[in-house]
Amino acid sequence: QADHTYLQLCRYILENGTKKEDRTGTGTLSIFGYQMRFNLQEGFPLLTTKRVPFRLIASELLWFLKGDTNVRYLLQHNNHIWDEWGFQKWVTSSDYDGPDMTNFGLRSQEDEAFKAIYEAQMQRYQEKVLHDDDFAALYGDLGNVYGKQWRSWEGANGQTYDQIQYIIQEIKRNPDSRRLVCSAWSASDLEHQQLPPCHYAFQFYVVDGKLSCMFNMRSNDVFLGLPFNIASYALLTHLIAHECQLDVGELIYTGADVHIYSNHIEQVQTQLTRDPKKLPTLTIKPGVASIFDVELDDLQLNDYDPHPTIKASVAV
Ligand code: DHF
Ligand code: TMP
Repeated sequence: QADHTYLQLCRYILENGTKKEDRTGTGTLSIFGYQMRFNLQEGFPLLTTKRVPFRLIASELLWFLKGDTNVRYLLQHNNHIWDEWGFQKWVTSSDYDGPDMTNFGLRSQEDEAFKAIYEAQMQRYQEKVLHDDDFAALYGDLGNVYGKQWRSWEGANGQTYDQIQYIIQEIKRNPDSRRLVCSAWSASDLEHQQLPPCHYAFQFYVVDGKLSCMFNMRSNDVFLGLPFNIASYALLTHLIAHECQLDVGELIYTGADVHIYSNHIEQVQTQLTRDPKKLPTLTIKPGVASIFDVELDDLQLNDYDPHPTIKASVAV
């Protein structure tokens, strides 16, 4: 079951991880190189040992698939998982006129008074992205992140390439292909991205009428990011299989710098005491022909009965 596989990784890092400093100043326990396999026939791999908000995972994936890179769409769907990275673009710009927000991620965890000031500015940011088109174009846009790379990769010739469309066409025409790859890593774009892609490439594989997917992560926050990443790629595999009239096969995860942040250790230990429950299942409304037309209401998660939420702060 998916929880077992995930918790085994958590235990492995707690036992074998090395203390490693990181960009955010939080500190991690880290390992380098790890692989996990999830059989998608056993159920949808949304962890049950804590509540993982499927709604946020689905709206983020649909945002990628639309080719959108602006957090406005996420805010319109009440999804705040990317707010801090758009906010950072605004508060480090010359347009920002509020109180000093240097290092807001760490400071808001340590200083209650600052936290209130930060939250007021964050609320201002959200209002402006939602209601001010010019502001949203400047500070809601995270740059050339996933949506852009997946749907309109810019070639050196100036032409754009739709990697998802290519993959779907190839799966239908030539399922034995070994080139069913989508890359989000673009060396020339690193300076135009609020966060360089963490899940930077994935590949599909078809055998016996089943679609499998392998995704690669250069850097992975095991407690907050990974449960989302597993479910997101499982959902993408289901959507593409649905369009190509295939069953789902395996989801394979390959991680490089796989870490637990030092302020997530207690949460991980709590989760490790819980017994995995039965995995939910996913139903896609029949009749949606193209993956690009799927909407949130077309996706139904059945029989999800997880243990309670475990809260943690995200390192910015
Ligand atoms: N930075 C870091 N340090 N870790 C990440 O996992 C991460 N992920 C990003 C962007 N930058 C990141 C995008 N994905 C959450 C989950 C995924 C995600 C960003 C944030 C998160 O905070 N999840 C909470 C619930 C959030 C909510 O309900 O709004 C959780 O408990 O799963
Ligand atoms: P980094 O760019 O310094 O590696 O920081 C990115 C952090 O975000 C790192 O902890 C990994 C985490 N992350 C995930 O785990 N999954 C994701 O999908 C994203 C976007 C980030």
